[in-house]
Amino acid sequence: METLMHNKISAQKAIELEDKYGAHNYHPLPVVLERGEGVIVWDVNGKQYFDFLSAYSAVNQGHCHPKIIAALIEQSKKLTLTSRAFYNDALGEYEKFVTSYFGFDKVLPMNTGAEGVETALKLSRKWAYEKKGIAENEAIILVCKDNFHGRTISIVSASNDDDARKNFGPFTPGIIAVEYNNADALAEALKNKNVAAFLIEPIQGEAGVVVPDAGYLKKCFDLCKANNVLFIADEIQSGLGRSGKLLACDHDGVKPDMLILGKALSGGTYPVSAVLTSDEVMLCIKPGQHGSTYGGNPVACKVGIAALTVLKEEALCENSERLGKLLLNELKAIQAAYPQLIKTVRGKGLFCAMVINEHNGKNAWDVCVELMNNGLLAKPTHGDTIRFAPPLVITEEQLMECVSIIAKVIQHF
Ligand code: IF1
Repeated sequence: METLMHNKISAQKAIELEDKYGAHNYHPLPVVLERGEGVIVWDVNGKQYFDFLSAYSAVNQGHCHPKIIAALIEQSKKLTLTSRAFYNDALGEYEKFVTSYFGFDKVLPMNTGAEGVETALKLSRKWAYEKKGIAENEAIILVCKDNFHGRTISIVSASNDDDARKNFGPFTPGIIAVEYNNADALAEALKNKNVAAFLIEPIQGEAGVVVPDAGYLKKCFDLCKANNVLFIADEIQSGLGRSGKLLACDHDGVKPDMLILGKALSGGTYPVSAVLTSDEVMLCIKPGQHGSTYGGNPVACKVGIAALTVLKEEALCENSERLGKLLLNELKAIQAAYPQLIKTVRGKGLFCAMVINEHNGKNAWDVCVELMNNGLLAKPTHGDTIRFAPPLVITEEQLMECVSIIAKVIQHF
């Protein structure tokens, strides 16, 4: 058997190994992936699937994009890490590239999304004490209810999800949550003169692709401006073309004071995150006050440039906008045919979700298992919601094939 499998690990063995030796902090679908290219991934048995999760929007440019992989390999053979104790010949070039790409004065490079969010929070506190004049240790950061910004203790301090918080306390003080998609709630919270910043996902991902009303982000931004409060956009998931624009904030014509990017900033090849902001804010942090061993390493820099270049060269924002409209319309048609099964369909760009009514004791997880059996991978969230977020390189023909898989599964449910 071992030889028949060409020394490949069987799916069952791979699952057993993870179960026995790995922490049990995830509950994956029972599929073991081995290879990916563009929109397609293959499991260890050679079965092929459309990837409708895109590693939570990290592989917007498609799996193993040749240009990004080439940048990764080329730089890996030359120089991988210097730390920031020395200069390297890639960081400055990347910093110039990424700041002009998004129109900010400066960037602070980190690795994971959570580190990017932590960095933005630290920057906003420093700014509040050193520029705004808030008394030390009194700064407040406003966040939105049902947010997801990562897994560090400070970030889960901002969460209201019991799974994310339970028995991880004590929590970081100075964080207050306001209702999402409610500008009046923000206005009320801004009466507190110690507010330094407002942190928001322009589209809430983990909450189930919750798209706020048109104009909400702009109202929030204007309220922040009127109160000398920093508007921080966490575009780690909603950004880089996912919502049909470069940034989800672009739908409302808002340019945040601080922009946090991650995930697709490397096209899913390497952990690369970034915080972009003005000189006024960024220069509040001085040498020795913040950093990361890997942040700004030469591989990350080359990969970041390649990932952003691919996004533009292949017009992935435009593809996401065009095919996103098609996907949403097709999902709405499926909903109209099975209204008792599908409660809601929503989304923007190729960032869509379907809310499933429990039916004969079966729920969104069971739908995802059936989608998997039919060659499409998606993951449920909150028990009843399925996210549909394929790589942005998907073609119309591929998308229509996927729509027919979804329709077939719903029909047989
Ligand atoms: C997991 C969710 C997605 C994020 C936003 C920061 C981060 C994330 C808006 C932190 C991360 C991930 C992490 C992943 C699941 C996932 C997720 F379902 F939990 F919400 F994408 F939808 N800001 N999101 O979405 O970035 O530190 O992970 O690089 O398994 O926890 P990170």
